[in-house]
Amino acid sequence: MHQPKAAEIKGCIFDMDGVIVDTAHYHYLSWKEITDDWGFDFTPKANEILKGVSRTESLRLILELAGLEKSEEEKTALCVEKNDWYRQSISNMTADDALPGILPFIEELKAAGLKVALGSASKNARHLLTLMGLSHHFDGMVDGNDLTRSKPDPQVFLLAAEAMDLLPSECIVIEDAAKGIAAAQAAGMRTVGIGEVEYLGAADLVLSSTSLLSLPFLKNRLSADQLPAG
Ligand code: B16
Ligand code: MG
Repeated sequence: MHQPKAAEIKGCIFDMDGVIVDTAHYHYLSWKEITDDWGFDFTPKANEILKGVSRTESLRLILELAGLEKSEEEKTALCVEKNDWYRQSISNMTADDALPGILPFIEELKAAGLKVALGSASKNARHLLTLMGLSHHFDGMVDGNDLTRSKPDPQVFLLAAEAMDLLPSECIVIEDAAKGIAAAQAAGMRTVGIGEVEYLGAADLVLSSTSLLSLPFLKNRLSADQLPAG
């Protein structure tokens, strides 16, 4: 049977936390400052379900795991406290904190004529890219401040494609969260997961590290006619 040819990839959308920089770990540690006060053992495994999830939804999930209830005022204060811990932990970050291979990969994409965008659930993502001196690399930036719906809703990636003036089918998403992979697929985009197959098995391709990202490698692993020559 004739298979329709996949659209050429013209843009790459990067998740922030856990892809551009290792802040997924700092989000975890910031919540842990709070859960330790409750005597609740918040483990890295439990943290997997929070990846790509907004701050308020993360708190709701943590309270559910801990079997606790808080008033709306308390929840607001806890989100502020978590964000203060988080902002403190990222305050000295520079371009040197970008995960291995990310900056050369972005340069490689741009040299090959692809567009690059940010697609993050974090309200701190734009701020962090600016702090690290990396925002000039991006043709479009979408972060938590632009969103009304959390991943796995496709909103973040659809807005990022729009910001690059591309169709969803022309985009590939690099993500470290299962909910992010689901969001990208719901948007009709191809996906590369960064992390473990156990969590990211639904992605078109899973890499254990950002250091493995390269255009020739993606061209080989995703069908050859999906990426432009170069
Ligand atoms: P903030 P991403 C997400 O960013 C993180 O994965 C998630 O752990 C965090 O709760 C969320 O951003 C909200 O972050 O509190 O800074 O608004 O992975 O989509 O780049
Ligand atoms: Mg992430």
